[in-house]
Amino acid sequence: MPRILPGSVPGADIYAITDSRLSLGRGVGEVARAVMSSGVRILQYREKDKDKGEKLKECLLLREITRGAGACFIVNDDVDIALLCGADGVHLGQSDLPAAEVRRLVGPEMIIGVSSKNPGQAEKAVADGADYIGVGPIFSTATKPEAGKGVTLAYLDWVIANIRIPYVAIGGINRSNIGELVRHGCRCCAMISDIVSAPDIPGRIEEIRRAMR
Ligand code: TZP
Ligand code: MG
Repeated sequence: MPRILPGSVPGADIYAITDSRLSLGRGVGEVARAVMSSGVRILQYREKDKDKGEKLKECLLLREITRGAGACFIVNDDVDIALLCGADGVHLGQSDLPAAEVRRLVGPEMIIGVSSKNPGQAEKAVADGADYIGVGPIFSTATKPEAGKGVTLAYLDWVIANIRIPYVAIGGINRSNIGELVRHGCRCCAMISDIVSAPDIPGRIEEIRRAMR
């Protein structure tokens, strides 16, 4: 599998994330196939209410689907599940295991992403050997209310100007506001609700892409 990082190739401009609570009753496999059919090349598995056994089963399925599509597959939070399913990467929040320690577990090849909401966190992620950073929440979002108020586009501007590893903007991004991020120079945007809550996911991704042009 080629190593696909946010913004690195066509199709890595959108970083899709699962959330079966918001997926209109569809399973993660159905959602993942729809996302892949639209040419999106990064998919993250993020399921907050499931036990580890179910998460592993679903990740094995998504690994198969993303491999078939030549897409990068990232697991949120769970390093053990990422390793067991053969994911390309793992995404860590500020209260997950530290990236520097996770690197010792997963080796040099696995992609490590780290969430950041300020310059200090971004610089630490780089020093710890992260391959990319998450930037956000740009806007506050009902999908993750505990993330609090948005960091605004000012922090995204700072990342674009100062951070030399790939980044992905996240939080409250949708087809109505994504054009603004692109105008700020943003090369990759992550979305949960605007993608997985769409009745017609390929149609929605087409709308998002139109808004990015
Ligand atoms: N981290 C910061 S905001 C967020 C995460 C996981 C949720 C983003 O969801 P949505 O629906 O795209 O706003
Ligand atoms: Mg986490």
